[in-house]
Amino acid sequence: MHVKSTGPLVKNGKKIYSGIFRDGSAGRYAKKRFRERRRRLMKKENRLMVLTGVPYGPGQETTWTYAHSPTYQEPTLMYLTGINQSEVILLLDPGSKESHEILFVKRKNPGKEFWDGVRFGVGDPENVREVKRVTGIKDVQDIDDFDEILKKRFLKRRKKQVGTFWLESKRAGHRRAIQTDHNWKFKKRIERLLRKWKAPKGCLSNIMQSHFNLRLPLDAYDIANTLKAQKITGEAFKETLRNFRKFDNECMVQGFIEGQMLMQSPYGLSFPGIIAAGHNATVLHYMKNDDPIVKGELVLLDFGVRWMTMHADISRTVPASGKFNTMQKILYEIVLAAQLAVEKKARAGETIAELNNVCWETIRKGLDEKFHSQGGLSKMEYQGRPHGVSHLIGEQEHDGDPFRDYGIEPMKPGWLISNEPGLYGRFCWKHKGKVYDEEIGIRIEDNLLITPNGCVNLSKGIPRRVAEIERLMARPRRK
Ligand SMILES: [Mn+2]
Repeated sequence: MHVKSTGPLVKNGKKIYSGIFRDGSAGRYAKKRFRERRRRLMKKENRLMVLTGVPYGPGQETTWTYAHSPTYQEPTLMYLTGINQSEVILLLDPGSKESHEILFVKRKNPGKEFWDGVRFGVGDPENVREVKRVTGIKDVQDIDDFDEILKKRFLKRRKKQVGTFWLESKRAGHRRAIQTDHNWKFKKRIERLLRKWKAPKGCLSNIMQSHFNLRLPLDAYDIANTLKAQKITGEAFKETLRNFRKFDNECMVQGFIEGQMLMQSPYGLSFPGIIAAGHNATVLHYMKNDDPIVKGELVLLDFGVRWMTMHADISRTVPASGKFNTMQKILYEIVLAAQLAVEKKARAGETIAELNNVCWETIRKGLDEKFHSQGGLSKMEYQGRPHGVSHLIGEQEHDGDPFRDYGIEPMKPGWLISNEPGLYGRFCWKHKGKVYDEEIGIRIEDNLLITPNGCVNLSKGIPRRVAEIERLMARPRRK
């Protein structure tokens, strides 16, 4: 039997660590790009810094979990190195007479690689040379030596300061932190070390804000990758609509659309999809996706794929039978009007808080003028706003601080935000001798790139108008 090597792929005579180095296809440019990001962070935060990657890979979260996402690195580390591998630490030491960047990885373990495939590691000089060549980081060390090396670097520094990254809100009355993730555990570990070394109190600080300031405005290459994610996601949606009448259960829609996306991208889904028929769509994060689809219902789809380290996050709402009924169409167009109003308003300097005002006010007015005034009745489980209209997108499908403090900051050129108005509730209407009474969830979500004078809707190729959706659903199945 011929046993294939588990080593790196060879393409055009060059080894590419395709699974490990996430922007690898950008070749030498990728290396330069990550180096430039680290340089900018060191310039902004002129201090010793240590940042951790994820502690385990997919399927290793718990003994019995087999979750799998091919892109799983902590986004902070992904942004600075492109390395998609667990148990990695990055040390930055700007101004040092020694190396300014050290990458800590585990020792090579051929027995483990027999099972799990190739990894960056130390202990094998040829592999270390390869890691340096691929990542552009010249100093690669054993992760078991991290404490010792950090101690040496720390004691050498005149200014006794260390920066690391954890998620924390500093908004007045909001002081709280995410205390359950690897970043927090790593912070605690550094604190313990500093105490052991009798370091002065308060010398550990959070670099979260300056890191996000660098990371959130996407660069040209990120935008190109986002466009690719949008394109794959949009094509998958169109193909799903053409086949929609074959599907009589939510799981069939999910299997089909995610299959279409995954066939075109090895980087995984942006998130597990939401496929919610009828009243299931009133559950905002519905994920069971196992109910039958009944003729006449609306079906809400929230889906998207990654390309490299970038994401698409799209929602569409479509009629199961291929045609919106009169009430569904009125409600759908109210939500669409809100989406267009947000798109018109979004620009650098504006805030997401202001986009929310525009969005939910447009829906309120729309309901009054186009539905309630015609005798329609509605019942919602919320006061005006079921959720925010926008979140940041970047290295993660939901990027930026998880407390969404950024909602009151002026938006910057290069920010990528979602535009996702929604309407969820029970709607009743008597019209032309017909009685409508439905529990409905409608969400229409596009992704907007903020520019100095407005925004670019990167999802504009993904059908959202009633006529476009109905046309695609009416198309006879291709043989
Ligand atoms: Mn979203």
